[in-house]
Amino acid sequence: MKSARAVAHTNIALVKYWGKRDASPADLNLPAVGSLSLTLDRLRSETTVAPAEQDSFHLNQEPASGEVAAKVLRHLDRVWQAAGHAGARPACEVRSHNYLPTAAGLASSASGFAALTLAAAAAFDYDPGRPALSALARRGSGSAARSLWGGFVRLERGVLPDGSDCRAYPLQPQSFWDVRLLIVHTEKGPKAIGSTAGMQRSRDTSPYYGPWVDTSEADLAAAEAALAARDLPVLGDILEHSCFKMHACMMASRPPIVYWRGATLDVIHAVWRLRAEGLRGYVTSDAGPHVKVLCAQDQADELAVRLRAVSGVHAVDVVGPGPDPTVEVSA
Ligand code: 2P0
Repeated sequence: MKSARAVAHTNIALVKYWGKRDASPADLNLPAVGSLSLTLDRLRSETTVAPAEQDSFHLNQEPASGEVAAKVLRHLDRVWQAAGHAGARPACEVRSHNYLPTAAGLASSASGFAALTLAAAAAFDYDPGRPALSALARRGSGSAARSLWGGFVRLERGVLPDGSDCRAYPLQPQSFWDVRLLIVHTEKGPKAIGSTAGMQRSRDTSPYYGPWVDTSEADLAAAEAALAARDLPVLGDILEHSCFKMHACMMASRPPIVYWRGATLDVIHAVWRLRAEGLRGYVTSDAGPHVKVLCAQDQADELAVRLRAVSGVHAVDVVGPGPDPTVEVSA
């Protein structure tokens, strides 16, 4: 094997993913719905996979162990098996660094598993093309399948039992539309529940889970058309609808899954008030209390200033569309 380094950027879903396909093997990690995302500039994972005497995983310069390291090493096994090499996987040293805002509560799994998949495949001399690598990254984390491209990306739900058609593809490149995403960091409380377990609870107990799944394809089609037309108000309406529908489904689970805090709602209402004043921002929110706001480039700075003034807001990061991942191999 060789030594390889990959850089992949994180992404935020504009049309959300929540739920796994029924009765699919857990290791395939097949989403019940497709999703549509924006890859972000600056916020990224850089991962190196190199031959070693024994397996190890360092995250942000610190040795990692337990379930965190086990998930990474299991993913190396998947890439090795997909590559079809004979014999046991060689031992690897994996080093990963996340360049994500501190205490942002932004999941590193999207950029992390995308960078790991790309670095491991290159280290194992496996090049099936980015679509197949996207399907492989999905098995590490669903959102990682979308970080195989920059710009705007769609993850297809797929129908095949082996998941080979459940992979992302690029819709529009980084240069297509110079929008901004504000990441509004709010007060954090104890995390309600991890995404994977939360999705299962929603599927098993939420009366809104079925309608959530059934209406997702229509949102994806409408979002894709609004994106192609660079129509911010229409895309904004769809992304807010997808976000609130997902959170309604979460909240109606038993026990309830409530990721929002008081400040989350204060920010949402502030964005709506500012929109009525002509600052056109559109909110979305993931499995945490922070709010992300999609807006035009020329209104981003003023919106950021106004949202920093909302009580309970710690910081506002302003990011644009991000690039494709990169991979370097050394012998
Ligand atoms: C998304 N989320 O579309 C949605 C919105 C959270 C809320 O993708 O179980 O960490 O590893 O496939 O990718 C978070 O889910 O979950 C996520 P797994 P992942 O961005």
